[in-house]
Amino acid sequence: MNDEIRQRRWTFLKQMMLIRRFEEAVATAGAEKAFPGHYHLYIGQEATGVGAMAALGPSDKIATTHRNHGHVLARGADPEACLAEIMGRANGINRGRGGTIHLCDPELGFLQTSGVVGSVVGLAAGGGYACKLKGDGSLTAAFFGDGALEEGIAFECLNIAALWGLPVIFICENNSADALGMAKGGYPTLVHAANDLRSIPGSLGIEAIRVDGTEVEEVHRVVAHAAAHCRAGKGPLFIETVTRRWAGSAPLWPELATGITDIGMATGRTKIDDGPHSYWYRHNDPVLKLARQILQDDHSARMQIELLDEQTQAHMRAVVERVHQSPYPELATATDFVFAQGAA
Ligand SMILES: Cc1ncc(C[n+]2csc(CCOP(=O)(O)OP(=O)(O)O)c2C)c(N)n1
Repeated sequence: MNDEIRQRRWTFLKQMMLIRRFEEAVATAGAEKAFPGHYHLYIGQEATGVGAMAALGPSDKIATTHRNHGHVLARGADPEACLAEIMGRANGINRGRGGTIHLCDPELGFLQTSGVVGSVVGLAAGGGYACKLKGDGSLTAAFFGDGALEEGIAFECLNIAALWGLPVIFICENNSADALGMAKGGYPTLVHAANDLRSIPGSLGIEAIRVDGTEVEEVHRVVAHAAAHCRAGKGPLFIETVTRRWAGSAPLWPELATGITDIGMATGRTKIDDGPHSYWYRHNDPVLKLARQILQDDHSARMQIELLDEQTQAHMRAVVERVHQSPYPELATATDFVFAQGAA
């Protein structure tokens, strides 16, 4: 393995750990009723967001959904501004107005972050059209769940993207297998007449690839291939990343099912018991998986991994403390930003 790959793995691990510890902090704050309303965790999907974002360029555009924390952080947003947003504070990334469902940073290329299932597929087709008109080699990446493919807009926009050869990477994060929500009778997002999701874009002539969404290097490789495909003017590409999401969403199933991550399960410090989540810890948790891969290559990395985790946790503890001290927006500003600032 060359140094570049080795270095990249560390960068990936750092980002994935940050997302994991960030979301554990969100779940903890949610359980403490530190903020009202919904949140949807990305735990178990970190390898997809991190691997994919690393394959995109600075002028590429992105559209994402209600399950956006991992995407926004992987693109480089400040965790403090993101947590402040989720907790409705004035220093939030969207000044406390958008909350968890609408975490969005246009300066990082986000077109929109929308909770309307399926909508980002349409937004991304529009983004891809703009990229094509600009002709600067940029592309648009859309992140959405398998549930989006049940919506009419998805089919229409995949179709138009294929017809017009738009530079769009459609990244479908299929997290439904074993999802806690499904087990509890929540949104059954596998209600598709098509058994194989790839057959939907495939029927429109869009190249469709399935990848293990818990393998960050694999996701990175496939998205880099898709980006090159788009930039070469070959039109859209569809990627299905298969992940297993065990953590919940509030308010429907708020349990942090797999608990606070113990990195010792990767370094060998902690023995994995035979409880209900042992298979997930051993094979599906992308953070533990990547830490184990790094260790396989270099046994002496154990201390470094544990140190990185401690630093990430300390960083998040400080972030949480500062956000708790942050002010809410002033009541008098409640109607600010309803209309474009400075508009007549
Ligand atoms: C148009 C629309 N219909 C229904 C909902 C309610 N809803 C919120 S999340 C969700 C499930 C989404 O599943 P999926 O797209 O697979 O994403 P996941 O939450 O599994 O990551 C539904 C149906 C919605 N937000 N928008």
